[in-house]
Amino acid sequence: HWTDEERQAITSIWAEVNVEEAGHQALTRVLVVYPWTQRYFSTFGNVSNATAIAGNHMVRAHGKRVVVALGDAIKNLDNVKATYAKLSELHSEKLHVDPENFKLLGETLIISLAAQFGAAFTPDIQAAWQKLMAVVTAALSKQYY
Ligand code: ZNH
Repeated sequence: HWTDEERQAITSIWAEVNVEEAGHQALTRVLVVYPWTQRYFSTFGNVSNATAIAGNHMVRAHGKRVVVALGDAIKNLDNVKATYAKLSELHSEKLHVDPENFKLLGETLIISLAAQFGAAFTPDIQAAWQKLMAVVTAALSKQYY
């Protein structure tokens, strides 16, 4: 269910994404803009305000891990649900992350990409990335019941 244009929009941006930087920015924005998400990261030390979050190495490492995992979805665009089955189970059963939060991370990642790419992040490219993050969110939410 992906057009060639959508695949191209996703992979052309992805090729220029610094996963550590994009992950750090997206996760930082989630924690600052939606502060109730801070409670999931109680083992990360101080994540209670923007300054602490910006300097937190565990936030940086985790942001990178999330965006690296996003790369698995991009490599398996036609099979995202199966690709994320285990990860969905982990977020549901072990981590107890409310799946609503996946949507928030999708939004902050797209804002981070828009900030990095500026005018090159065209409406068509945004549309493809919104669809990607919707598919990712649905796949990560799949094993919840
Ligand atoms: Zn998550 C973890 C991915 C979102 C929370 N994650 C994780 C991991 C991965 C991920 C890969 C690791 C796993 C293992 O260990 O094996 N995530 C992801 C993705 C996404 C996400 C892809 C989207 C896109 N998460 C998310 C959100 C949240 C979360 C939104 C909240 C808010 N995670 C989490 C936690 C964890 C994880 C808490 C654990 C951490 C630690 O280290 O402890």
